[in-house]
Amino acid sequence: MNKQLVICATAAVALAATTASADLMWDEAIDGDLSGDYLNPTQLFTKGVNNHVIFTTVGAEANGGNQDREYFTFEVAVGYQLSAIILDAFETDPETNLGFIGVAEGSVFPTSPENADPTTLLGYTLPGINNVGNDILQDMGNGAASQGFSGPLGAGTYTFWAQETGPSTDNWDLNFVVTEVPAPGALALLGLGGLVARRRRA
Ligand SMILES: [Ca+2]
Ligand SMILES: [Ca+2]
Ligand SMILES: [Ca+2]
Repeated sequence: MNKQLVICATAAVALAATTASADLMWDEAIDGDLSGDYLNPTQLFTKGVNNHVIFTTVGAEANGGNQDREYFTFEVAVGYQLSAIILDAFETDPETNLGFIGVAEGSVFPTSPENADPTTLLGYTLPGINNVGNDILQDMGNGAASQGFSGPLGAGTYTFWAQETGPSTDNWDLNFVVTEVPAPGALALLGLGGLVARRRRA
């Protein structure tokens, strides 16, 4: 058997074994509560293609009048795009209850939660248990009165706001899927290939 193949297979097994933690940007059970301050969101860093954020939002009535909101921000590097946000888990009671998640450009959120102006948001949506396992990125792009978007979000810094306004407690697991922008990368490879071919001929 090809030695290189054996090394590749071994590496793949090792990679799969560490995936659970390697693709975790934040877990409130480990890392603490995400910021509730829209002007000072928790800074997160992408890990690779899959980037999980696991948290619990609590409505004011379920938390002694103290609503637990989350604000977090991360950068999508040049050459990459946020291509999906998979709602891997959403637990709430009653099961018909919906959460809220919004997104805006920049490293702080542009509008206060008490008097939110939807026109400052790129988008938002109200996910529920029916959305579990699905991509909610485009739902956000369709948020009424928001700036709106369609397709992936390109390189830049984004801030997210998640909350529960009803008397519920919601457990979220969101996977922010970051992929390479396909076309320019493929073109660069073609260009490099052409360069090598020319050098070989010279
Ligand atoms: Ca929380
Ligand atoms: Ca919080
Ligand atoms: Ca709700």
